Amino acid sequence: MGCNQSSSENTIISSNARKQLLLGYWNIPLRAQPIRYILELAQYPYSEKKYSQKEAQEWFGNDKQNLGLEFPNLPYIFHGDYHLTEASNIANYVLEITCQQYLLGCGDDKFRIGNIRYVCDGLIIDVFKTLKMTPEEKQKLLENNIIPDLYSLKEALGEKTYFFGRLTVADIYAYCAFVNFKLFFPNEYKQFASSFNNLIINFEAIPEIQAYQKSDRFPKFQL
Ligand SMILES: N[C@@H](CCC(=O)N[C@@H](CS)C(=O)NCC(=O)O)C(=O)O
Repeated sequence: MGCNQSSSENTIISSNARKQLLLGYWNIPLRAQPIRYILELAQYPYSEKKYSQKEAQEWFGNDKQNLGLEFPNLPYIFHGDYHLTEASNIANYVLEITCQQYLLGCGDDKFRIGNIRYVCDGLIIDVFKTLKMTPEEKQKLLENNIIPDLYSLKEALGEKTYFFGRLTVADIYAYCAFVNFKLFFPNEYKQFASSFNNLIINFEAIPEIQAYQKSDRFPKFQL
């Protein structure tokens, strides 16, 4: 299942293997949520700095300048002395340290999995952006971007449980995009339910995910 990797590629990762992993992000299930699921699937020990949007100054007025991040942003991780930003980059890093690179797929599949992953990553952000838009802007983004992408995903998923017949990183991102869309656009979600519900139900049935979603580590949107 795994792809070949050079040993030098793993030098930083193995030297940090036993160090404490800290993930910093807002206390909502948005851009860091796929990273959280990757860690939870592997039962990898990590701690979190969850910033409250009500007290955003803690990030913007303090940690953003003072943590020593090269490219200060949320999410970030610290792993021992090693630190990173950029959500997709962090997700790839945690896939490696948790030995779950197989979720990225191999060969041609790897890039088809990547296609779905990155479309869904964009959707996670677009759906959230609509919350701060005027009704006209919201409708435009919905009609021109979000709904067409969801139709393409519906066609790709069809009746399958997961996009590639087994869990991959594409499904983790798709799950995050689908549940957020369902939460904020319940009526519009109905046209996709017959296809997306399968993936949602199966992902939530994974024992590690079930336990996580019942725990107080699991962040929710405050509606
Ligand atoms: N390119 C960055 C964008 C990160 C980003 O936009 N983070 C948002 C939350 S999703 C944020 O609030 N960043 C804090 C900041 O701008 O200081 C990534 O992919 O991680």
